[in-house]
Amino acid sequence: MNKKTDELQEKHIARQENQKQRLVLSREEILRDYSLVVQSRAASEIGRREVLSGKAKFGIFGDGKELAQVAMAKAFRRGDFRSGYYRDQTFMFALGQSNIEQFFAQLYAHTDVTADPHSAGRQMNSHYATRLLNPDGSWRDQTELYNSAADLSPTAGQMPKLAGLAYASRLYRELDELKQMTNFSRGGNEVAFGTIGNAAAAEGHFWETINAIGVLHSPAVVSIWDDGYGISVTNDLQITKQNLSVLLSGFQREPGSRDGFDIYTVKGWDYPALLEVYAKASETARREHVPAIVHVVEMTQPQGHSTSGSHERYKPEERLEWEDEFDCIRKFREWIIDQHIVQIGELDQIERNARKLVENIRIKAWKAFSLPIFRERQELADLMNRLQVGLADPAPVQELRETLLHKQMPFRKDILSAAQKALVLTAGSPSPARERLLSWHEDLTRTHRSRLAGHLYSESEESALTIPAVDPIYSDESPELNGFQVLNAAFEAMLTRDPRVIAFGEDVGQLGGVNQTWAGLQEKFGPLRVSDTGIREATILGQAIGLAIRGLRPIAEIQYLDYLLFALQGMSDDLATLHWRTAGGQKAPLIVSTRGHRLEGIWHAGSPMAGILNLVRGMHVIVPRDMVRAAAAYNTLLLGDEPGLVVEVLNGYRLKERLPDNIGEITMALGIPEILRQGEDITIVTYGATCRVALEAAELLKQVQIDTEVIDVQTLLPFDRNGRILESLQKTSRILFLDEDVPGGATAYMMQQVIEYQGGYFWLDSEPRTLTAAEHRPAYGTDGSYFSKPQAGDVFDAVYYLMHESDPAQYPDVFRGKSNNEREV
Ligand SMILES: Cc1ncc(C[n+]2csc(CCOP(=O)(O)OP(=O)(O)O)c2C)c(N)n1
Repeated sequence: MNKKTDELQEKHIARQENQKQRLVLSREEILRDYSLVVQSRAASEIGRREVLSGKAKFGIFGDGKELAQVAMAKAFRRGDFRSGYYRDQTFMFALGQSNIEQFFAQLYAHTDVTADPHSAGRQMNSHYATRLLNPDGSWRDQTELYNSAADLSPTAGQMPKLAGLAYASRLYRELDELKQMTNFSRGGNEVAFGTIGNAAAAEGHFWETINAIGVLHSPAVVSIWDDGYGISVTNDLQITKQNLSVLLSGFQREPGSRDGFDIYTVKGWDYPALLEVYAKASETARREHVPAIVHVVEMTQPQGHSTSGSHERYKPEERLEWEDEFDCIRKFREWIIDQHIVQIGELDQIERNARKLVENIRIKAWKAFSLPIFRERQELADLMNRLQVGLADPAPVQELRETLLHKQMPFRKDILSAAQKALVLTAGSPSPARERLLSWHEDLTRTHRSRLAGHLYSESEESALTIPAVDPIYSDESPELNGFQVLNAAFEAMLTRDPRVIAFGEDVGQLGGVNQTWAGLQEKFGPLRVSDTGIREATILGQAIGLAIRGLRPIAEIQYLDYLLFALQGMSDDLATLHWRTAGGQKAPLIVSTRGHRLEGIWHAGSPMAGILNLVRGMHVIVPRDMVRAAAAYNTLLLGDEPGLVVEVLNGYRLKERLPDNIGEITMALGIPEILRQGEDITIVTYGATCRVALEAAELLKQVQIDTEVIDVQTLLPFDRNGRILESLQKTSRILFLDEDVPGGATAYMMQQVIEYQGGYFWLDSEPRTLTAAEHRPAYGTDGSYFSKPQAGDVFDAVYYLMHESDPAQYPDVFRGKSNNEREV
């Protein structure tokens, strides 16, 4: 055959393929798709205009990515999950999980959850999260829903949890004990769809997640929307060889094998090919639990990256022309005409209708958002009118009023700060009108602040804060064991009691954990309940987030506290914010379990507690001082519906503890400190491993007639909910905060809680003090630790010289020590 015949043959085959697709989809469906993509494009264009005209703050849109998303949506079934990023508006529209009105409501930051059900004004536009919870915080039936996990802006941040969302299907399919959880899965038939941009695929999270999904043999379909750029940076600077498909080819499974991925490369403007790829990829993932990567190339970004700038600054002329020509909607249109599906005129009509429709809906969304604000402005203007009456000089208030009324688009910020300025201006002129304004300002501030502040923690009946303490019960038969054995017994009880408990981490499975706390449990409960993972902290966390979102109760072990930093990004950006940023729409009640303090060396003895505390507001942070308390912490978190971090004390595993008879039932009331030693002269506030240090110091101090009260805070988040520490301070009038973090770390946090929030300042007879580890990391070895971390002797010195300062006669300077204000800094 000559070249021409070859070409003809190829064209013929291509036409046949196209016709095959057309047989699957009706004319109406194709036109519905066309209408959808043009509506979505119109929303992007009008959305951009809204931002540029000042009605909204920032816009990022899915233009250029529409067609692939229509195809992906066709493969998406009820019960499936998406974990994606800010380009996926068309996908969400296609499934009816968002609509144009919600799109604009979110763009305007409408704080009403009915207007923006994805984030109630808390997230930037096009950050999606379907509502997985009922208003009371209980789970909805996920199998009836099209589910989307909550998006987040850090590029590739959506990836780690994709591993867990997909892995849940495998657990639901393969674990008999989960078969009754029919609200979460139908036989593990659910696929988790991930989406990511080409440039974000340069992130470590991407590669770690792909590897984890492969190792976990889980049904994920990962789409890469490749438009060749990451803002202005081209693929040659993002990706080795500039080609993700080539790099990813090592993940391709061998024919007949279930190990690895199916990898597809498809053009973002090729409608029939996209339909075929998604149908095939999702079908295989669903049936065989073989994951897929769909590399969608030749995508465009007609409006540029976001409203922050224009892409003409960095895209060459030829690229812009190419993007125009290969725009997926233009290509779709050409295909429809080529296939004789409709005439050009009909498509033009669809486009005109779409634009009109979007514009009308936008107006509706704008009115719903802005009318209450305009009403509030008018209320303030009226209050200001009344305020002016009787003022010696009404001009400044009048001017404030005029300025506010002349603002084209007032925000609440403008209104409330104008009200505050008016109150300041009239501070010396009390009147009933001013009183009214004061109350109005207070009420409105409270209302709007609370709209954005709620849901950081659970507000449901299952909130961990509602769980009362169940104390350990000991009998004559209660054996004395090593700490790790106590915890081992507790974990066994949890796994027995609750089939949803799934434990995993490095060396957790076969070995039973590096400290043997899981010993024998994989044998007993099987490799899916208690599993080993690779060394991949970010996706160990992600695995847990995904499983928890799908109704399971994961305990994810991070081998040592110092390595938590690899997972901290996800804990901070995704997990801790999840309930808040979805305004109570999603939760991930999981436990991150780790151990730390008091081993040897820089990366085994660190205590980055303040770093953690400050980054995970929205989680509970528990630092049990022994293993019985650790067991109580785990039991408590498993009964609640919030995520928590438990930091076990590393040097407690070999210490003897009695095993309570009710190890499976003991709980702790979160935020309730425990008095470890009563004393009259000074209060030492500490937690975890330094409890023993404080108690040792207290014995030394007793020898010089200083009577020390030692308090274990037990939980850093929440912190002393009932003011127990303040009660102690009211008795002793002196206080020392002690831990192994750096100076100004978690001790400063505790000090603020007690001195500022609890009002401890008013009860002090001496300056409040902190005692911490050194500023540098803990040096290696016994002496390295001795000189890096606070010892009993250091606590003794700190306390003694605090007492010396207030009573030098009774506590003379016989140790050549220094009081706080004489110390070298
Ligand atoms: C961790 C992180 N780094 C940087 C950014 C800023 N940023 C936002 S989007 C973006 C480019 C992403 O490009 P790509 O992944 O290709 O997705 P696209 O936006 O092109 O669809 C960058 C650098 C971010 N959001 N997160």
